[in-house]
Amino acid sequence: MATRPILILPEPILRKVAVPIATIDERVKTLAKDMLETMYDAPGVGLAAPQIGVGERIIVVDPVTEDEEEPRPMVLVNPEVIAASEETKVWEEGCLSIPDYTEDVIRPACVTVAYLDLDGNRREVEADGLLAVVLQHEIDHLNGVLFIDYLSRLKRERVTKRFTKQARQATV
Ligand code: GNR
Ligand code: NI
Repeated sequence: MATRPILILPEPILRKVAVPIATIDERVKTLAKDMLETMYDAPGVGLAAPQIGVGERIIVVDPVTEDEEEPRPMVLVNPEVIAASEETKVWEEGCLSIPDYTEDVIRPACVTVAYLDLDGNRREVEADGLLAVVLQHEIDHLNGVLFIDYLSRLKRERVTKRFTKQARQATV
């Protein structure tokens, strides 16, 4: 297993639509393990493949927040939101690709997500609370969408400019 570097805004791959995974082979299993290791190392509660430079539809999540709880890693291949509640909830979100920046985001409170597990079985998970937020946040990444896209244009442009400037200074 290995951690892989997490890409930061405005890395172009973060804005691309990721392609579905056709075959779950050893390459995909290794990718999933590396993603989990990268997520736990960060640490974060979710990670999408584009964040480590892989434009494919796979995410990992582990919404365990209490330190004493056992890890509950989940790997979701080709995940899709198939149902969302009318009811919404506000959650303060952050993103490993937009370090040290958080803002409140409004999303459906409950979602049902269909996906393939690493054995190729079609599964569904019904989620509320943090898991619902993180699943929607990660699936957004697969569509090139970041949580700042839900903020006002002023806030989005301000944070995008700040990271663009940081990236430019980092290369000199
Ligand atoms: O670690 C993360 N925490 C988090 C908190 C609130 C809402 C979403 C997230 S996801 C984030 C990790 C990440 O950037 N995944 O793409
Ligand atoms: Ni993120």
